[in-house]
Amino acid sequence: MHFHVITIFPEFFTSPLSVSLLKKAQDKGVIAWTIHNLRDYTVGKHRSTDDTPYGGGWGMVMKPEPVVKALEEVGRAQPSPWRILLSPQGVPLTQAKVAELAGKETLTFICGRYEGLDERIRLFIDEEISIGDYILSGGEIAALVVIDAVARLVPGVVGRQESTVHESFSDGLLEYPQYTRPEEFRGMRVPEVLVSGNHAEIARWRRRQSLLRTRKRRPDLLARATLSEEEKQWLAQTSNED
Ligand code: 9D3
Repeated sequence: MHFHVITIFPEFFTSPLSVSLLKKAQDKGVIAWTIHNLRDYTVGKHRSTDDTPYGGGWGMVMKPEPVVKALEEVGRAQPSPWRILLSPQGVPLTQAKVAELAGKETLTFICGRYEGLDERIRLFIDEEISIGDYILSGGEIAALVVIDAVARLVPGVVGRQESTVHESFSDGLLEYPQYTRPEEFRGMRVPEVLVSGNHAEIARWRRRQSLLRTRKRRPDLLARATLSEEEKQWLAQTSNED
């Protein structure tokens, strides 16, 4: 999968894409990316990417010509580069959307900056995505979030073991508590069941911990999860404080 990013801050992408999982995936050749500096598509002696809003008012607006020129350049190298605008007005990102994007061959991200962008840019994009209801300074970090989440679903990026675990997580519950050595840390012991060696008991304890944790922290997720009759009964007779 090839990621194209159009930004006025190419530096934002250097370290996140050059370490860890994404770096390894690139070395393996399963993902690749090209960062396009929006400034390279500007004209005039100021090379501006923004201008004042028609009708007046506060703040600056992203100019359409550089963005559209950059998109056209990406389009010349790539037959159908799915175009995503990162903006606070987009549809909130979900794992379902991430899975859908992972099926594309090429993704192109336009990172907004300033207080807004010229409305005509929207005619050149395929979809508009937000990463949640909070205010960022621009689309760069949002693009990195989408790239990271999508790349994990590209075959060969995440190990087989981990992707199997991912599938079992899609039962929609939060994860159970985990422990490692030492068995006692500052007076706090690892739950007895985990050192018992009884694998059936351990599996049951973990599942129940997942249920409790989900009910307490994410009741919205619990409402949509599939539970057995026995699990429903057990939850009903167990308090939220356990
Ligand atoms: C002062 C105008 N702002 C009203 C709150 C609008 C505004 C424009 C541009 C606010 C933030 C930004 C920059 N943010 C993004 O480009 C962005 C974003 C975000 O802020 N939150 C969640 N997802 C995203 S994706 C891109």
